[in-house]
Amino acid sequence: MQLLALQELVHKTRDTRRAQTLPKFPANERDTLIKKYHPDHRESAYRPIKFGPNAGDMTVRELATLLEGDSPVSAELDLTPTYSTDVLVVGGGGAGCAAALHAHAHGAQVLLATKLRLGDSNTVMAQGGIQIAITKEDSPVQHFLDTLKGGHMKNDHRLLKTMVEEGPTIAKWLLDLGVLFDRDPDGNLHVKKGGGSSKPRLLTCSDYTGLEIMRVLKDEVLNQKIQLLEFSAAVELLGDSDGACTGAVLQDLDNKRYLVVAAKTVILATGGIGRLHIQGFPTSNHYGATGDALPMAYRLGAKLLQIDTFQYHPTGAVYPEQLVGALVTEGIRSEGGHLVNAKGERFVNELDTRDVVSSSIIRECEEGRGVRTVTGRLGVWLDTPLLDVESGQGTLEKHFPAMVRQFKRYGIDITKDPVLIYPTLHYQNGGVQIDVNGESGVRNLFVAGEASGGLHGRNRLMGNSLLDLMVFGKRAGTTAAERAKAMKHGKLTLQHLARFRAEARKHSGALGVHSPMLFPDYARKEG
Ligand code: MEZ
Repeated sequence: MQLLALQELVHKTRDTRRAQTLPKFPANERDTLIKKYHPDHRESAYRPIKFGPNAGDMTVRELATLLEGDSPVSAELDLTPTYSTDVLVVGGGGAGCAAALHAHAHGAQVLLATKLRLGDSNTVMAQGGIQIAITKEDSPVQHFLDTLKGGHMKNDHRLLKTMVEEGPTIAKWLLDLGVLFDRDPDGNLHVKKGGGSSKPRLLTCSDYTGLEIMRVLKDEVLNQKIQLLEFSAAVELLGDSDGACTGAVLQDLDNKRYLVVAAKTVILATGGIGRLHIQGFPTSNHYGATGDALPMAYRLGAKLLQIDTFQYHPTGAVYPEQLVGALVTEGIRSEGGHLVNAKGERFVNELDTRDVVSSSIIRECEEGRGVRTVTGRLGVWLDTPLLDVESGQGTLEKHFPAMVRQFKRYGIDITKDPVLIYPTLHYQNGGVQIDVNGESGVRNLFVAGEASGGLHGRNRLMGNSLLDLMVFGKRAGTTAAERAKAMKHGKLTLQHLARFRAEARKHSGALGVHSPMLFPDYARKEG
């Protein structure tokens, strides 16, 4: 059938579908579905890591290569510091800014270094909200239970308890700083329900929640006059002879020169790995999301957790070609948007957990019920006009202005026609193992946000990422600042590189590969 005829079917079947209620998957069927269709279970995409703290653990091939890759820095580098600071924060997204602000508020001298510009991060791309249990009908305990269930019971309980309990304090902090969360007509904070949650607890700013939070955090970093280095990417960590972290080597991207930073404590907040395009997936992630913290922390001896599990957000755009992989927020499904196959049928409860919804979409496509775009991609429909039908004309425009505009640029009116979607690589569920204060297994090396692991188990719930950034950014910043008060700078060495390189030679590591990767491999190479 032609694409237009298939699209017409979505309009024709709308009333029948509106009368249906689809149950969520029962637990046993859910596991079978995920094992069969979720990309985490494609064995050929994985291999064991050859050496280092996670030797023998399975991860995707793209990441294994980077973890075994060599540092771009020579062991002979002159380590005379270019900068000296109490706390070095690496990363200018939500976690990095939160960490820097709290470290500064605790009296530390802070240097914030970021690969691109302040704010360039996945945080600004988080559309649908931040989960915080603030209503009378809800509680941190309920938030804990929902998240644990969504994560297949594999979440680190201590990290999770810390996150849900600190949520309300974070909401107050953000409101005090000036974040304009949506409100009901009576002025109370408006909350929405996300996939896998038993209660509405998403605080939103239309469909640009992360952008609004980042607007305020960026302003605050500048207002507080925190020392900032933009276009300065961390490429290696420094350690002393006891294995504690003592600073980092940055690369000034303008002139390629190395900058040596002596820091009493270092906080890595470089985000996730979407731009590695694992298994060839398109991604919703920003251009710099190449997982820089992972190989650097790994070489210095930090253990990683759950690096065999990734989140494929169910609704990434597959049409038009310019938007392939871009996020179409879960908020649209939260407000009633249906997923519809080529036969005009719903096939999954749209608010089941993301791994279930993504697996169901992949199943529809693999079993011949997907819709092929003019460029040959497969997807299913997201019935966006349904929101205006259900809640009145203008609903989409009012609640999802950024999404409406994003498609309008390419001549698509999502208030009139459904959009084609397919899972997009969205989030790294695991990362560097941390304690409740964000400290890794390497002393004085902290990790906050998506680069860390354990909190979300094997599947993150919508809106828990923004809360993660704020809670663990704060805890890492506060602890790193307090620690720095009571210590002197450590010795700056690259001794760990000699050990790592010897191991790599023994195990024929990823010869000729340098990590971190910094930019996707299709980046324009200059100079
Ligand atoms: O937390 C997220 O991943 C999120 C809010 C995404 C979205 O669909 O908007």
